[in-house]
Amino acid sequence: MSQHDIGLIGLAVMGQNLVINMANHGFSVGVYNRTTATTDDFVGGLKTESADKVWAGTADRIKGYHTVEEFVASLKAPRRVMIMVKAGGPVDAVIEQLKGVLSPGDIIIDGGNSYFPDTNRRHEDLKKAGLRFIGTGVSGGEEGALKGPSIMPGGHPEAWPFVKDIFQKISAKVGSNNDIPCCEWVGEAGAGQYVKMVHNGIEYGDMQLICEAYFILKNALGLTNDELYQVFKEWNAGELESYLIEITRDIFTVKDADGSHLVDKILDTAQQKGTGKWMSQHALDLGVPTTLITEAVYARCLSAQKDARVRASAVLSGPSIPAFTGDKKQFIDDVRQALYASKLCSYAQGYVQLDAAAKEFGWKLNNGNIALLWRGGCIIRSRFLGDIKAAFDKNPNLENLLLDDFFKAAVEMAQPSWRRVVSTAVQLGLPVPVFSAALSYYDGYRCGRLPANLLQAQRDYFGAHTYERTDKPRGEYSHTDWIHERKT
Ligand code: NBP
Repeated sequence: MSQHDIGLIGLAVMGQNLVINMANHGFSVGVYNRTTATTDDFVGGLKTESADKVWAGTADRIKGYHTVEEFVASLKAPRRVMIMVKAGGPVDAVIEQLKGVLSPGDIIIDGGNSYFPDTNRRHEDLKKAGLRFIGTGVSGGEEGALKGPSIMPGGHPEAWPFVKDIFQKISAKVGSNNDIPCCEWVGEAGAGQYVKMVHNGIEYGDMQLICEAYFILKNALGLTNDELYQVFKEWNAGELESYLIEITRDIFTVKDADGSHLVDKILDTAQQKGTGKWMSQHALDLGVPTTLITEAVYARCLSAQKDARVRASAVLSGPSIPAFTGDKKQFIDDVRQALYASKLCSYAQGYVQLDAAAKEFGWKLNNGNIALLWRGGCIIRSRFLGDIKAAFDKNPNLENLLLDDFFKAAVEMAQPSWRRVVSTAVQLGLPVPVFSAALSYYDGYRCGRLPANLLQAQRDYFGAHTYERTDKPRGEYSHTDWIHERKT
């Protein structure tokens, strides 16, 4: 008998929590996992009492199945099957299995961190097979999946009305009445996964910027962890208010068993799963300068070369850092402003990349809605995204966030502080790759004439690559025989 509103395959942490979230919103869910013992453990566990009552009452609405055939037969038509398995080959393997048992018009939703070209390919393949595919970003980790993630769906537009109610109900909510879902249709094919990838890239940038602010405050000012807690607490009460500032604040309060601060005992080698790298790689393909996120990826790479850095630290010298003698309070505020202005450049670059990708793939992206999707539930959630939404609502065709009146004024106000912080860090030999990349981007973007005239002359000199002239129409190319023209 057809009964469940939706089915979910893949009962690791994300899948389990999404299922409970759906059931908590009144939906009936059929579940399947390759390893059937996991299905039994999960469904059996729902009958036990949970201390915080997260799954209380859900057991009646969640049923497990041991075969894909039984699982699919238990779903209402058109069947909605959400896949939450490891990205890559496992997603293709599950789709192949489903293709054999689903009927035309049924809907497959991949909610994993899939690479967007895979989603584009699956979208086309499944369209040919008469199935409707959605690739959706789901952000917020385990807790978000359980209590309200940010959901970024894209794919076959006809499938959206069939999943909209479920997804919007289980998503995070924002707004003064807490009734605006952080879930809206993003666009065709891989658009949803693309937006999730950009979200993750921006997350890389935000995290690195916070780390650079921490590094300057710790090394240039000598702030203690307790003082850093106070600084981040204050910052979280202002325009920087965000999930990442909040958790950073809290990290400075956590002590190890011996009473010392845990953060100081953590090895300084960052790991990564690849979504930041994907964004940078595609920025290069598109030819857009997503410099902050790329620098943030490189910063993780350099941090991972721990042994090499330790060896180099014994050989290479830099300036010694004197005790700070200036106005501490002023400098802390300078760092806050540098962080804010840099963050703005990062989001500006992210949106420029989104616009370029939309053009490349023919997607109609709504930048204001995308800001809203990230406003709650996800890792980059912040007050700032409300201002970005307002900027795109005011001008949906805004070419660059830096050109919006509100952000233009904000960056101009932050500028003296931002420059003081970057130059201080450079003078003290403290690495601030993303702060510097942000400032260079700002200076480059606002520069009406860059030194690329000389670069074009060099290219024409050694390779006859031609150049455009300032006194001729665009698109008209010239060449000079530089060797015969030179005067040396
Ligand atoms: P994992 O990414 O750890 O995947 C484990 C699941 O994949 C299990 O259910 C496993 O089944 C299944 N699976 C594998 Br592995 N190979 C399979 C195959 N060939 N056929 C069928 N099933 C297979 O789970 P997760 O951490 O819950 O993440 C799920 C997705 O959500 C991933 O794409 C992840 O990147 C994304 N995501 C995760 C987070 C997070 O915080 N963890 C946040 C946002 C997005 P088994 O039990 O039989 O081995």
